Amino acid sequence: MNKIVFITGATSGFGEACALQFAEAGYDIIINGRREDRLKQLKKDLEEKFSVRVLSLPFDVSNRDAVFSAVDGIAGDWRNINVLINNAGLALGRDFFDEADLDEWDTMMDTNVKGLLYVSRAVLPLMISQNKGHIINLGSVAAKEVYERGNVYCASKFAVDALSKSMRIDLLRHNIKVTAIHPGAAETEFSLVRFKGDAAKANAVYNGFKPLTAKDVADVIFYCTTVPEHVCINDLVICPSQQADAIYFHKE
Ligand code: NDP
Ligand code: 8X3
Repeated sequence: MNKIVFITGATSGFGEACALQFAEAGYDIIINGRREDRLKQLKKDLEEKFSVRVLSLPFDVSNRDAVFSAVDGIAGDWRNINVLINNAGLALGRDFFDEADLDEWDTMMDTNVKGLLYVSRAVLPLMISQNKGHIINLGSVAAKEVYERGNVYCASKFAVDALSKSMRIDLLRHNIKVTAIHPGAAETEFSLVRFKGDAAKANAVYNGFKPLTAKDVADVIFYCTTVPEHVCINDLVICPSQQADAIYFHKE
């Protein structure tokens, strides 16, 4: 039987690149996101190209009932999940603390923090019953340093960093590994979402340096799942070579 990976936010960016990477390696894939048309297309592509099984679970990770009902509905051998990638997340706006939109703050905290909590708690019993598993949480360089006008996005990712450490400790007794991946600037739909469809603003983020691609990050995530059982990569920061941390870049 193939191994199973459950990826939240698989409709674009890192999540989609992970779906391709794990399918190529022969995993059966559970894909999640809110955009059902994209999930449908991705399922078709993965099944045709890699001959793996794909289970599509459209739900909003910030909707607690939807998360638990979707995971409770997973049937049969699909329940033997080996790897959970908590990837769904977003930034909204780049505003000073005193000017930022409170609804955008709510959405970031609800998605990046509560979504990760709900999905993890829903999936964990399925790993605990196997006495093994691997959870990969998408943090960010914004989980390591705060930058100007990053306030709540950074706070949500600091929370992901803290929760990853905490989960690693509490899940030791269940033989479940926890890896936190912290990417720097990667060109996905991230900035387009952050700037609400303003392509000029989104593209400007990547001017003057070569950003990471989604595949660069998926390669590293996949690698973390290939190390021997007794080895766990706990925490990993991956940046473009022209980026030192959340703040310092060498731009041309
Ligand atoms: P994308 O915008 O390309 O992808 C984000 C994914 O998250 C989409 O599939 C989206 O799907 C999904 N998503 C968003 N909100 C929800 C929700 N409420 N419920 C379910 N799915 C949701 O961005 P990235 O691939 O770049 O981002 C992935 C993760 O990596 C995020 O957590 C982000 O914070 C983090 N990150 C990104 C970096 C970057 O520079 N790109 C750097 C560091 C970290 P849909 O809209 O269909 O629901
Ligand atoms: C995404 C990277 O630098 O925009 O987490 O916060 S950054």
